[in-house]
Amino acid sequence: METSDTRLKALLFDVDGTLAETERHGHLPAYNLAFAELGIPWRWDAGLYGQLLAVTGSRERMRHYARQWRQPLPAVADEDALLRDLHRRKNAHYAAIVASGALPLRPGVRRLIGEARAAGLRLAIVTTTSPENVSALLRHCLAPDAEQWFEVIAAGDIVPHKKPAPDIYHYALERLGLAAGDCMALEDSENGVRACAAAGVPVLVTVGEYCTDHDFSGAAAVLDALGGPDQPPVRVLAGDWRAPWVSVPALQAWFSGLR
Ligand code: XBP
Ligand code: MG
Repeated sequence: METSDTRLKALLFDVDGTLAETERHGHLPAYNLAFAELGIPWRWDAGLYGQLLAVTGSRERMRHYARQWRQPLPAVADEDALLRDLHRRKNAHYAAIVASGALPLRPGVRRLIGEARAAGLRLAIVTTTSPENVSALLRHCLAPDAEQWFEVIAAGDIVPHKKPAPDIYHYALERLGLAAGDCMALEDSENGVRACAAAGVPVLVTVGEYCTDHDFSGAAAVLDALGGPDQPPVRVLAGDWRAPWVSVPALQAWFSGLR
């Protein structure tokens, strides 16, 4: 049903790379601690991990590494059970790293979420990462009750296919009861943009540290950051974004012009 109301109704936030740069200093060391714990002779460095991030989802990523990089896991009766155990251990170490305060929110994230709440915009999390990783990051980096700020937390295995498939965005839109064109997604990576494009959700990119060479075709705009009154003006890498930082009024005006 075509809605006549063209106002922006909801912001859909990706997590890893968008809310915070969680990969290099969060998930990566957590993986290596989990590998060591179970005696798996894998040690991923930052360069290799940047390549492995093309595969979303930890179990998918580890299975990809074992097969495509010819680094077989130990022969066990149930490989899936071993991968689940590694994933659980990795997430426990990740939660400890998050709780230590080692992963600050990206500049402007706290401000934009606060502005969006004050403006009555509806908020959702739409991520490939596990729900427990979302909880840890929101509680420790945003606010103890921050999970309640998001009407929908669409995360991880809740859908059969992870980004770049659109499933997780379809799930979030269905739970919100909104059309794709009523919302704006915030993403950091090519996989995220591809998921949005497939779901028809307009997407604003703040490029993640691992994503500077990604193809963001289909994004409404590509910026280096959200910026803010206390930050340098945002760098516009693609799209017709004019404001010095991403504020709710600037988003709403720009969004209306996209229609
Ligand atoms: C990023 C991912 C996730 C994380 C690790 O998700 O692809 O796999 O790297 O989290 P997004 P898990 O950018 O969509 O937030 O271990 O839970 O997979
Ligand atoms: Mg991301």
